[in-house]
Order: sequence, then C-alpha cells, then structure tokens
Amino acid sequence: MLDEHWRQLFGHAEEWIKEAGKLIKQSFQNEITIQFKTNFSDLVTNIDKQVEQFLTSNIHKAYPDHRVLGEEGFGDFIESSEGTVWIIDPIDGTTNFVNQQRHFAISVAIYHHGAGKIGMIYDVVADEFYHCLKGEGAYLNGVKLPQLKEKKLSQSLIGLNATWVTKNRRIDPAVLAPLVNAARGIRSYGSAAIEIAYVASGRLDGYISMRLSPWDFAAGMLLIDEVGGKITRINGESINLFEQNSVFVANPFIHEEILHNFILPKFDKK
Ligand code: 2AM
Ligand code: CA
Ligand code: CA
Ligand code: CA
Repeated sequence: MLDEHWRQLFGHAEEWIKEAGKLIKQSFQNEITIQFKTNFSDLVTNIDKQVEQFLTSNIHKAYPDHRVLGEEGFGDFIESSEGTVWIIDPIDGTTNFVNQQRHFAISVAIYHHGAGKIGMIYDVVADEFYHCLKGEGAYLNGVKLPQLKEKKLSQSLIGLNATWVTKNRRIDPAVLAPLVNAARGIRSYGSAAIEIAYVASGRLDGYISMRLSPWDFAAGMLLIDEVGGKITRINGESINLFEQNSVFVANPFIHEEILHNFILPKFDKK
C-alpha cells in the first residue's frame, strides 16, 4: 500500500481536477478561442491552456520540487524521469470539447523516478472519475473495477479511429481492416484517455491508436495495469513513457488474439 504522502497527493489532485472540470463546464456559456496546431483537425482552445495553467500552478505552489509535463507546454522542460513528475492532458478530446461539449477528459498521472504511482481520468460531462493508486486496484467514482475476464474477439468491442483503416502514413490499412469484421463491433469516441479508461472498466475490450503522446496514455496505462489489462505498442513491444508511441491496449486475452492473428502476421511498420 502507498504511504500517507501519496494519499495526500491524490486528495489534492482529485480536488484540483474536479475544480478544473467546473471551470470547463462554465466555459460552455462563453465564446471560446480556437487555434490550429499542426493541421485543421489538431485544435487547441484557450480553455485547454487555462486548465493546464490552473493545474500546473496548483502543483508548483503545493509541491515546488515536483515537475509537470503538459501537452500545452505550461509545465517544465522534462528530460529525465527523476523525482516526481506529473503528466497532464488538460483536455483530452479537444475536438469533442469544441464540437460536442462532451466526451472529453482531464488526464493526470503521477510518476516517481519513472514508476507510476497515481492515475486519474475525469470524463467531465459524464462526471465519471477513474483513479488508481499503484497496487490498490482501479476505481470508477469510488467503486472498485473488477479484473478483466476471459473473452473472445467475436464478443468484443474495439475502439479504433477510422483513420487507421484508410490510407494513412503510419499503418497499411490492410493490417487492421480484418479486425473490423472479426470483432463484435468497432467504436470511436475521440478521446484516447476515455477509450483507455473504457478498456479498464470493460466497456471496451481493446483500443488501438497509431500515434499518441505521453499525456494521452500516462494515466490510462496505470489504470490498465491495475485491472490486469495489457498495454503495448502495436507490435507488442513495450511503450516508452516519454515518447510518442503507437498504443495497443486490451483485455489480455483479446490482446493475445489480435496480436497473433491480425497484427504480427502482416506487420511491417511500427
Ligand atoms: P487531444 O484531444 O488531447 O489532442 C483523438 O482521436 C485522440 O487522439 C484524442 O485523445 C487526441 O488528444 C489524440 N491526439 C493525439 N495527437 C493528435 C493530433 N495530432 N491531432 C488530433 N488528435 C490527436
Ligand atoms: Ca491536442
Ligand atoms: Ca490528448
Ligand atoms: Ca489535449
């Protein structure tokens, strides 16, 4: 069991995340400012920035020796996993935030010397707060999530963005297309953090993305660990926490089935 220090940290983090959630909901009444990052579908708003600044300044005030790695760059310059590092996505699913005002999450993970300690994903509009403390199981709104059970792909729902089964720069569409037919269904929610939390809670049985950044999966990885799920790169190799990775997360039985029957036989790229 983690000691009192980590419990106190979790208490603060939960409080700040819920407050940030209120701040986001209040913004629904106001006009937001939208900017494009790398292309027309890669958005950031003033609210993404505001939430990241809010969380970062709270962390720095309460824990001056902790460092923050945040998507929008208000954290610290992180070169090593030394000390306590918070990995933050202020709004995961910004496109959903802008177009739907729902189906987005705040994702916060706390690592110490590279080891995961606390993972939190808050689906703001659904008011669903997922959390875990290392080794103590994963929870949804305070209710413990069961370990993932044996299942077959034919009974499974897989989270997959249509991008990866159409022409793209990262994977031959022929690799994952057969999966679309073999699964019971395919879903695409537009928030990696929510989709990984859904795998942890059994609402999805797998989720695949060919390119995610540390803040997209850092908290989800910890939740997945706590329920006996598996999270790797698309080819089964381990994920590097501080790099962009392809991410293949699933119930362990489904992970094995997809990796061996669909991916490895055809695979040529990471
Ligand atoms: P974001 O909303 O925080 O940017 C969308 O399918 C999912 O992929 C979201 O979790 C989104 O996170 C993430 N994502 C990662 N890189 C992205 C990019 N360059 N453009 C859009 N979404 C991206
Ligand atoms: Ca983004
Ligand atoms: Ca994200
Ligand atoms: Ca984001």
